[in-house]
Amino acid sequence: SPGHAAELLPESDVAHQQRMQWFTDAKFGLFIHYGVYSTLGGEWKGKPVPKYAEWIQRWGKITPEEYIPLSADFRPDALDADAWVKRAKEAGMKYMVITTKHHEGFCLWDSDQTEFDLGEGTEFDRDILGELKAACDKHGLGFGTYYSIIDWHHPSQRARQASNQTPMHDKEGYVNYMKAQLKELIEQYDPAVMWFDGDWANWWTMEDGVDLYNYLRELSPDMVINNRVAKRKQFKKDFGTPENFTPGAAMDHAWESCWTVNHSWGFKKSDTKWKSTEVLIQKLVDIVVKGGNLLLNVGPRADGSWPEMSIQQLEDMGRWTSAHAEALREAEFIALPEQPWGRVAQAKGSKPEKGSLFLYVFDWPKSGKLGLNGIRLGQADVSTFAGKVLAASHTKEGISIDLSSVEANDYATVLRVDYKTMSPQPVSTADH
Ligand code: H79
Repeated sequence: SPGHAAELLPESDVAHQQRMQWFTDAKFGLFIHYGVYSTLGGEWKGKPVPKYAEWIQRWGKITPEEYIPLSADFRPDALDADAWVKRAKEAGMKYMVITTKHHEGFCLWDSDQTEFDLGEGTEFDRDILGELKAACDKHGLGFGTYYSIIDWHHPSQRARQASNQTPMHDKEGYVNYMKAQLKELIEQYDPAVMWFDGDWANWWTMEDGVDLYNYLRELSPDMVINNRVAKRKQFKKDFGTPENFTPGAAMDHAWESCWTVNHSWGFKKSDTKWKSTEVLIQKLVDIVVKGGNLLLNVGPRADGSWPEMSIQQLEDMGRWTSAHAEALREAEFIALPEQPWGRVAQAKGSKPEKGSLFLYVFDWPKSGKLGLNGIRLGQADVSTFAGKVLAASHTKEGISIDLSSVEANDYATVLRVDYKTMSPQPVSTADH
C-alpha cells in the first residue's frame, strides 16, 4: 500500500531464468499503438500537430470536452486480427504488444472501471483484444498488453494533461483503479507481457512500482513485466526498455529496444519518415547480437487498416528473417572488437574448442576481402548460407575471407565460420 517501502517478492535466479526464456529467445516482436488518437492521424482542426500523434491531446492543447467525443469515431470495423498477427508472424516476430490504454486513458477493452472504452454499450461492440489474443494463440505468438501509468482521462490527473505542474489528486483512488483494470486484463486475456509506460510521472515512485509488480506477480506467476512498472533507470526486472536507441553492448539482464517504422508511434498522416528495410534489418541484427529483442511498432489507422508502407516493411523483413532464421535464432553475444563492416555473433552452444560464428556484413568491403579481426581461429571453414565454401587465410589481425564468389544481400549478408579452436582475444603483434 502507498507509503510502504515495498520489497520485491523473492524469486530464485533459476525460476527467473525459466520464466524469461521464451522472451529472450523471441528476438523480435510487434508493437501496436492504437487508440482514439488514431482517429485524428496527427491532425487537429485541419492542421498537423507536431511530435508523436498519440500525444496530440497534449501538444494540440485539446480539452477533455473536445477529446472525449472523438471516441465515438473510433470504430475498428476493418480490424482483421488474424491478418495483423499473420503479418507479424511472417515478418519473423514471436510476440506482440498492443496499447490497451495509452496516456489518453481510453481502454481498448470493455472495462468495468470506465465508460471511456470499447465494447458493450458503446458505438463499437467487439472484443478486439480477445480477437487478437485468439489470433496470437492460433499462430503461436505471445500476446502482450501496454498499459500507461499516466492517464489524462482519469479524474486524478485530468488537469495534468494540460500541465504536468498540476498536482496529482487522489493517488490512492487511481492506484486502485489501475489494479482493478490490470486484474481485468489478466483475467480476460492472460497476457504473456505487461508493458508499462509513463513511469517518469513525478508522483510515481519506486515503492509504488515494486508494490504493483508484486500485485501482478501474485495474479500471474509467469507474466513478463517491463522495468517501467517502477522507475526504469533503477529497476531491472523483468527487462530493460531502451526507447529509440540500442545499447552499445550486451547487458547483465534481459532487454528489449523499441523502435517505430517511421517517426510517430500512433498513426500520423503527415509522417513519411519510413525507415528502409536495410535500416530495420540492421537494427534487428545489432540488437540481437547484443542479446536483446527488437519491438518494432506499427501505427494502424483508426479503422484497423495498416499504412501500405508498414505492410511492405514487415513483408520485406520477413524475406530476410526466414532466409536467415538460424543466424537470427541461434545468435549469442560474443565479446569481440568492433568490426567496421558489420556485426558478429556466436552460434548457441559454441565452445572455444569447437563452434560457429555468424558474420553479418552490412558494408561490403571494396577490396573484396573481409577482415575478421581480434580473434585467433584454428582451422576455420567459412561458408555462405547457400552452402558455398569461401577461401580464408590467417592474418596478423585475425582471418581474411575472400568474398569474390559471394553476392551481396541488400540488407545484411550472412556468412558462417565453423572453427576448431578459438581465442577471442585481440591477437598481439608479439605473436608474429
Ligand atoms: O508510447 C510511445 C510514446 O508515446 C511514449 N513511449 C513510447 C513507447 C513516450 N512518450 N514520451 N516519450 C515517449 C518521450 C518522453 C518524453 C518526456 Fe516529457 C520527457 C517525458 C518527460 C520528459 C515532455 C515533458 C514530455 C512529457 C513531459
